[in-house]
Amino acid sequence: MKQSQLFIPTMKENPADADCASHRYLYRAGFIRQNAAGIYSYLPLGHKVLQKIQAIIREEMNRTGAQELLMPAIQPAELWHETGRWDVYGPELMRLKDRHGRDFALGATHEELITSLTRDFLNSYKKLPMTLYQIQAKYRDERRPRFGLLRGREFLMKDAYSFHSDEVTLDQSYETMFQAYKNIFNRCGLDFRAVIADSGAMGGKDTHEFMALADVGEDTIAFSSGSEYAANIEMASVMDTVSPTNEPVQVLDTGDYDRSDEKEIHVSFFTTGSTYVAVYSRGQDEVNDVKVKNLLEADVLDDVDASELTFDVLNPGDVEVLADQGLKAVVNGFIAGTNGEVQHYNVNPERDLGIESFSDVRMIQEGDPSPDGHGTIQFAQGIEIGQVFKLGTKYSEAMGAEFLDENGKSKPLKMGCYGIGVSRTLSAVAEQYHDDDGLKWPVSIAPFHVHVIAVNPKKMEQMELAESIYKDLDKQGHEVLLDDRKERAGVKFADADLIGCPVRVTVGKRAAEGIVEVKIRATGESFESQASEVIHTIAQYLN
Ligand code: 9G3
Repeated sequence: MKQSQLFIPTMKENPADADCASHRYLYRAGFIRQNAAGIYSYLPLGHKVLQKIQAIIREEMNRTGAQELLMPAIQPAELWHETGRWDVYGPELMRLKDRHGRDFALGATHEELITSLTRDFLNSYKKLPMTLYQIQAKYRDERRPRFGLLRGREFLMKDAYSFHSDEVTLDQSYETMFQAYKNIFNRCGLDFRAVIADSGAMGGKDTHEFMALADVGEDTIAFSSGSEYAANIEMASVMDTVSPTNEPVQVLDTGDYDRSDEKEIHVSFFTTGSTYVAVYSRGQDEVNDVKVKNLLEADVLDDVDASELTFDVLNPGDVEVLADQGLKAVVNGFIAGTNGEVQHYNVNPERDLGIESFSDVRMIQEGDPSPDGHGTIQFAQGIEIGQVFKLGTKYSEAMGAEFLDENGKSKPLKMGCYGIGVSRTLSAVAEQYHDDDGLKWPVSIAPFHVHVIAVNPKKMEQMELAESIYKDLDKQGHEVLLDDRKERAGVKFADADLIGCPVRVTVGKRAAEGIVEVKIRATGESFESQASEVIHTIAQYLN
């Protein structure tokens, strides 16, 4: 393709509202343009990369036996009423009325749609399991769209849904998708972790999120330096490494006592809406409220200020008491009141606080041993680019999606759902593959493989040699961008670095001698080569 005829509006300066590297460079290199907050156009270069990511996703999805279909982005409100979600979601769910005044939602996700589409057909165990997927625009009216494509209000998602008669095939589909996701993100060149996550409002139990490591990522993940263990920070289990101490146990509230940090017993209060909860933890540890909520199997868990309730640690009454396993190391501890004065001392949790058992309710910390026993925990920021859920029967029950089992008994379908943020993946790659000069695309999804630059197109020998290299590379099946613009050399080189094709061939002063310069964008390495050999050299590098 000749660059002089392409729509690639590169820019020298950073757009004012670009708030992260990928946003800056995708904009400046002419891959995207914003049409409204969180709403973007993918210009030809951005579209090429998006297409290559989709092709990788389709290959891996089809290999799992999943069937592609395409559902509407506009969804009748009736479906969302069936599951009650019309009223669960607020302004984030974009809604509109048609000319007859009927309510519709712009699809934020498609559980309702796919279940309504399949419930009449998937009525027998003989037809199960079945997995369907689409790649489609999604709409979520984020309060604060930012970071370019990373948090948009219209974005491209691959969403897949699997239907099962039993947990066994649901588990199999989950594993199959898990592996397919690893293949997809590896082929896109991403440095990612599959982290144990909290299923949150989605119901169901197992869920993993795929996180691309990047400082701009909004999620904090805890991962092991010595194994594949990785978890969302609020889900990371803490290894119980407490060994009992042989310190003599003092009598409660008598004698002298030690007010050091490791002797402090901290009390935090929560409410599940129906009961108050007191959580004991060591002073230096942070209570992980997601773990408390999951342990209590509560739907909601809110903080409660200590002053709101009269609570006597020695007589908890009907307040639910939880204690973090770290307290097993505390002997003769002390409990301080809200204004810092010591309320009780020489406290021994099991003897004095009515604690029958200890739980894992604290936030993991960097340096903790990995809960799988291999390596130690490190933190990193991650961009959520994919998630896999075991949904269970939450949607099939709400929507009467039932099948007859082998005994003729009617049962609700079990479901799984699996999402990939396609436009987010593009941005995540840009976050991981750039330098101060611009983007550095992996070969697998680069908009073009080779960028050939005729430094001075007015010079016949340069233009002709550039054209012949372009043609030879094209004949070899490589995708080549030929910069034939009548621009200064500096502008061309700067644009080539911005756009970030893996290989650049510069045809300049030494064209008459048949000598060109090759530059590898990923490493910055550049060398001169005979034009006659450059095709072979490039073919070797690209393959
Ligand atoms: C909504 C709005 C926002 C939402 C949802 C619904 C997130 C919603 C969770 C999912 C779960 C999976 C299928 C593909 C993989 C993810 N944000 N979720 O359901 F109405 Cl406004 O989307 N869905």
